[in-house]
Amino acid sequence: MPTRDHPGLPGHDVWDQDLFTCPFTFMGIPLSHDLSNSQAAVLGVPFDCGTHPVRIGSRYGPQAIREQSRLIRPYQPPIADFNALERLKAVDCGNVNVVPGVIEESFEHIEEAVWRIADSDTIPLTMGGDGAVTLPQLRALHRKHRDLVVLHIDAHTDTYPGEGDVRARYNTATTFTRAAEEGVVDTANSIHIGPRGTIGSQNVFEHTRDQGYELINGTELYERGFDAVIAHVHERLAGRPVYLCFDMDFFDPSCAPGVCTPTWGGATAREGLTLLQRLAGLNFVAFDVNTVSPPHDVGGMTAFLAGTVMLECMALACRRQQNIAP
Ligand SMILES: [Mn+2]
Repeated sequence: MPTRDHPGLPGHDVWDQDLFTCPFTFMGIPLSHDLSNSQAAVLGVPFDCGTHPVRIGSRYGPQAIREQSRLIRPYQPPIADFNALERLKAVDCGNVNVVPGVIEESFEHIEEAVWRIADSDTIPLTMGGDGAVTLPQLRALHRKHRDLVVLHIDAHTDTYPGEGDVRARYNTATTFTRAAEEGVVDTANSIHIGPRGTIGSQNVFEHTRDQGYELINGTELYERGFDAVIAHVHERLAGRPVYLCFDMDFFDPSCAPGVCTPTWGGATAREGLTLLQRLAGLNFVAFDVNTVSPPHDVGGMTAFLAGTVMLECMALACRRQQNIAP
């Protein structure tokens, strides 16, 4: 039986699905670079050279998420009883061709790949890779949305000063400092949610606020409560073009152990997934789910949860694009 994206082997008219299977894509969606009919596209970013060397491994994230996504089904009654992937005609674009160890060239490739998706009026949904992959994506999205804002959900602010050579300036900890300096995000309307736990230097939260960002740290999140924080986010970000950056270490290591910088005291799977569902209605223009590190994972559980986070992102995109009421 022929399929849209697999024309068949040389000398044969069709892809013979009785004999051959394709490498598994995200939830089995078509592997394609034809974005003409698609409202959303998945893209792997297998780059982890922004990570402290203790926990490298997130370059294997995209394939682990694709593999675990076999466990995820498209319908989620009563919350999202619709097939977002089908409705968006979502495709999997494969991975960015990154250059391990060469930060600048990898960033150029990431920016260009994400730009091609965004420029096709398709919403990119990327899977890292470590948190360093976010900066080139912000550069790409800013080319399209000059008033881009970030909603960053993470155990860390990723807004350290990071002065010095290329490695000191461009890594997982400095993403949003560089984004602020480059002017690719509207910091005055961007929010970090969830930073917590132990960090390596003083005054990191102050430095984040000094860059213009709003910061709701993990302690404040639980003191104010998810309901109040979600209401606040809707109030602040309504109508703006929102880049959602979701670091899997927002979750507690008990449900997401396979991350680059595990930090205790995080969200349960239920809390994190519910938070995402309740962001419905915001104008999301890109989704970035990062930091799954398969060598540190346990039975693929973090990749499985990341795949589920990605389906929630697809549902958010679908509600927005097709006016499905929350
Ligand atoms: Mn983090």
